[in-house]
Amino acid sequence: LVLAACGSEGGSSSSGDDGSASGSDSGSKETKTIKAGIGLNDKHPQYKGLLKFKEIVEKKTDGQIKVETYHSGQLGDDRTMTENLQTGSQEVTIPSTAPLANFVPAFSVFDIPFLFPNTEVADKVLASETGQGLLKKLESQNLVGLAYWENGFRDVTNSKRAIKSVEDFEGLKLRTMENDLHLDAFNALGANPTPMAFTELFTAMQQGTVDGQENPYATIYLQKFYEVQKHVSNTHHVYSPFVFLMSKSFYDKLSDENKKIVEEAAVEAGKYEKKLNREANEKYLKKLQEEGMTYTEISEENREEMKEAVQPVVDKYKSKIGEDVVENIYKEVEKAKKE
Ligand code: KDG
Repeated sequence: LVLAACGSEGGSSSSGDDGSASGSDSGSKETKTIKAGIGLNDKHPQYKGLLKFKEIVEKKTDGQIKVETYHSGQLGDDRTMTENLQTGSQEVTIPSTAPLANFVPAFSVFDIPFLFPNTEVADKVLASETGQGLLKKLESQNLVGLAYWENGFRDVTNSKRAIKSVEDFEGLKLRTMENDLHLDAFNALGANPTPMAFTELFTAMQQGTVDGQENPYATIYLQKFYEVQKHVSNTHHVYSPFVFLMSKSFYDKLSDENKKIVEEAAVEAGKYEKKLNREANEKYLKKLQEEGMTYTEISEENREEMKEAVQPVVDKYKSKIGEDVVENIYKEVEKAKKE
C-alpha cells in the first residue's frame, strides 16, 4: 500500500513527545503533525470538512500543528484507523458510529433502526447531554471524541430487484458495516447480510460477492456505486453520525491552547461538513436516477412493517448498549420532536 500524503508536506516530528515532564507542549516550538485519515474519497463532504479542519488548525497554531490528510482508506478502514489512534500511529479519523460500537458498545444506540425521523431531531439529540455523554465514554478507550459530524440517513441499493417492502429483502446478499446490531437487523428482515470493511465494498459488489449495500445517497453517488448497482430505495433505516476522533495520547500532550484550537476546529469544520453533506444528499438521488438507477419509494406503511420486523433485535441489544442509554436517547428524541 503506497501512502501518499494529500495534505501538507510532513512536519518535523509526527505526534512526537515534546520531552517535557508535564507532558505539555506549552513553550515548545516543535512542530507536531496530525495524520488524519478517512474511508470515503476526496469528493465526499467528509474530506472537504477534513480540509477545513486542516486550514483552521494550521492557521490558528501558526503552522505549529500540521495536518496531513488521507482519504479512500489509504490508512485503513474505520476499525483499523481507530486502532491506529489507540496505539498512537495515527492522530485523527472520523468513523461512522456503527464500527465504533466495537470499542464502546453504547454507540450502538444509533444503530437502532428508524430512531431519528429527520436531521433536525438528530442534531438536537447529538447536542444533548446524552449525545455528548457518549463522546466522553471514548476516553476509556484512549480516544477523544471532539465532535459529531454527519454521514446521514442510510438507503439500500442492490443489483437484483426493487425493494419496496420487507419481502423484497428475502435472500439478498447485503454488505453491512462491521456491527452486530446491523447484521442481526438485516437477518431479521430476511436478507443474507455479511459484515465487511468499506474499503472492500466496491469490488465485492462488482464481483457479485454481495448483491447490495446501504449508505447515504452522497456516498452511493460519489463512490460511483451506480456503476455496479441497479436499484435504490429510500429506506432511511438508520441515521449514521460520524465521530471526529483524536488519539488521546496525542491530545493529552497538547498545550491547553492547542487543545482548544483542535476542539473548536473539529466543531467548526463539522458544521461546514454537515452543510455540504445535506446539500449532497439532497441533490444526488436525482443524479443516481440519471445514471440509470431505478428509485423506489418506501411507503410509511411498509416502513412501519420493517420497523416491527427489527424490533426483537432492538430489544435483544438493549442491555448490551445500556438500558439507561437507550431510555435517555428515546427521551431526547421525544423531546426534540416536540420542540
Ligand atoms: O470515512 C468514513 C467511512 O470509512 C465509512 O464510515 C463509510 O458509512 C460508511 C460505511 O458504510 O462503511
